[in-house]
Amino acid sequence: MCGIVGYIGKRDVAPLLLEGLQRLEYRGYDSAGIVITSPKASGLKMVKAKGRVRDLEAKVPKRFAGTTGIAHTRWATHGAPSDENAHPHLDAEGKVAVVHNGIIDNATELRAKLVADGVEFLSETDTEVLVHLVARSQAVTLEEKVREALRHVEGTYGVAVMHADFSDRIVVARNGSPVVLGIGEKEMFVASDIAALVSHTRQIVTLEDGEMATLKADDFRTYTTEGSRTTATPTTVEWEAESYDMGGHDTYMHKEISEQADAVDRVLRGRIDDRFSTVHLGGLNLDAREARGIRRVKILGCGTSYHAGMIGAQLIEELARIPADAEPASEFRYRNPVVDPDTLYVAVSQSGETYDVLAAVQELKRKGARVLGVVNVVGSAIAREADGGMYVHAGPEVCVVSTKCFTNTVVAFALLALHLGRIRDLSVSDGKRLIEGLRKLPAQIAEILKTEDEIKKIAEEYAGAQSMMFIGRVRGYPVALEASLKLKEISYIHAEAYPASELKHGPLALIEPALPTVAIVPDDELLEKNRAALEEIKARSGRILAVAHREQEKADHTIVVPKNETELDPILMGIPLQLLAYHTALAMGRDIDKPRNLAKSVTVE
Ligand code: HGA
Repeated sequence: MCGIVGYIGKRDVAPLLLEGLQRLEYRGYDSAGIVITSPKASGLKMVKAKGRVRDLEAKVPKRFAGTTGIAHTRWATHGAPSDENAHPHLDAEGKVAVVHNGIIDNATELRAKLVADGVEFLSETDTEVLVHLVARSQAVTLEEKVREALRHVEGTYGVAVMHADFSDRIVVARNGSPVVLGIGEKEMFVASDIAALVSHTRQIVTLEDGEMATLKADDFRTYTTEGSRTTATPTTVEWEAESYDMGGHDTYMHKEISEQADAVDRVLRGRIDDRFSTVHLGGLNLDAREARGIRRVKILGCGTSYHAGMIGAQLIEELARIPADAEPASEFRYRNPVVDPDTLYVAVSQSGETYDVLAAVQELKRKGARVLGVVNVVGSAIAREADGGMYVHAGPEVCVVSTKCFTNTVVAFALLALHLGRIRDLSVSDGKRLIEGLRKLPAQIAEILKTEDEIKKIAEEYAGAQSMMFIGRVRGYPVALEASLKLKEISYIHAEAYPASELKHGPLALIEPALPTVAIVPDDELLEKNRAALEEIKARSGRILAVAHREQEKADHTIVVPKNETELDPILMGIPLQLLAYHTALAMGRDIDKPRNLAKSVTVE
C-alpha cells in the first residue's frame, strides 16, 4: 500500500527520500512523488510520476536541492494511477503539500463544498481535500491549520504536511494508518514503515491513532489531535538495515523462502519448557485458570494469515480439544458477529497493521472480548490493541507475498495449541512428542530447500498451464488453499483449492489432461482416502503432482517431504509449494516481488 517518507535536517534531501521510497517499494504502489524545500528557499519544488520510483528519479532535475521534504508511493484508491493523482498534492498557491495514506470517507461531500467555494481541484483523489482545507484555514500555526483540517475529515489517515511559510517543520498525524518518527542527531525522519528508516536511525517513535507530531531538525514533539501534549519516548528497533537487502538472491521472495529454517528456529527460541513438556508464552497475559475457561477459539486474519489461522484452528482443536475455527477478518467485521465472553479471539497479521484485522480487533475490544494478536512487526497497531499475544519473529518480510511469515505464524499457532493443550488434557508424553517434532522443523525445512532444483524442473513443466487444482484433506486442505493462493498471486495462473473429499461433489467435472492437480498426501490416517482421490483423477487422465511422505504411484511427480509428527506435517508440506509457485512465476517472467494489483500491508479497507 501507499508509503510515506519525510526528512528534515541538513542533508541533501532528494537522494535520501528517493532511497527511502525504494525501501517502501515492496509494499506495492502505482506512482510516486516528492516535494522539497529548505529554510532559504522561496517555495516548494515538486516532482511526480506514474510508475516506479526509478521513473520518478529520472524526472527529478539535476538542480533539486533542499534539506526538508516529504515523498510518497501511491496505491490508488480514489482516482486512477496517474501523474496528477500521485502524491504530494499542492494547493493553488503551491504553498501547502500533503502526502496521505488511507481513505477520507467524506471526501465527496468536502470536495463539493470546496468546489462551491471556488476551489479548483487538480486530481481525482480524496487526499486533495485535505490540502485545500489546510490552505484555507485561518489558524495561525501550521499545527493548528492541520488540526482544523483534520477536524472536518472522516476516515483514515497517515499524513505528512509541509508549508512554504513554515519551512522549519513537517507536521504529521495518524488515524488508522501507520506513522513512525525516526529520531536522529540534528535530523528527523518520518515514514509509514520502519523499513524506510532503519538505514538512518534505530530510534523510533510510533504514533498512536489520534496523535500528531511536529518535526524540526533538532527537535520533535507529539500531541493529540485536540492539542494536548503526549509523551513519546523513542524505542530502539532491532531489525538491521541489511534485513531489507536481497543478500545475494535475485528476489526477496527467494531470500525469504530460503531463510525459513533460521526463522523457525527464532520463533521456537526460549519458549520450550522441557520440564513440563510445554511452552512458555509470556506475552499471552492469560493465566492457567483463564485458559481453562476458554470455550471456543476464533481466529481472524486475511489472505495468507487467514490460511495460517485455519491450520492454527485445527492444531488448537486437535491438541487442546477446544472448538476452534478461522474466518476472514474482512467478513467477520461486517456480519455483526455474536461476541461471546468465553471465546478467545486471535487476530493474525504479518504487519500488525492490516486494516480489516485491526478494525475487527477494535470492534471486539469495544464489545469486551479478549483478543490476542499473532503478528510479526513488533509494536505494530494490532500488537498494541490486543490484550496479549505472540510475536512470530520471522524478521522483516519484504516480498508482497508472504512465505517465511506464514510458516512462522503456523509454528506460533502450534506453540499456542501445545500451551493450551498442556493446560487442559494433552498428556505429558504427547507434549514431549510434539516438542521433539517442533525441534526437528528447522533441519527438515533445510532438507526440503535442498530439493529446489527438482522442484524447479517440475515447475517449468507446469508453467504453461491455464489453470491448476489444489486438493488436500483436513490438515492438508489449508495447505492446498495457501499453495493455490501463492500460485495465483505471483504467476497469475488461475488456481482453485478444494478439500479432496469434495472432488466428487463437483470439481471432478473439471479434470482433464490440461488441468494439473497438486495433491497434499501426508502419511496420516487419511492416506488411503487421499490415494483414492488420486485414482479418481488418474482415471480421468488428469496430471498429478503429489506432495507426500513417500512416492505416490498414481502421481506423475511426487515431491517427497520429511515426516514429522502428524499434527505438525502441514507446516512442512507448504514449503515445497512456495518454491513451486516461485519457479512457475519465474519461468513465466513475472515480477515476483511486486505482483500486479497487490500490496504488502493492506492498510486500507
Ligand atoms: N486515498 C489515497 C491514498 C490511498 C492509499 O493510502 N493507498 O494505500 C489515494 O487514492 O490517493
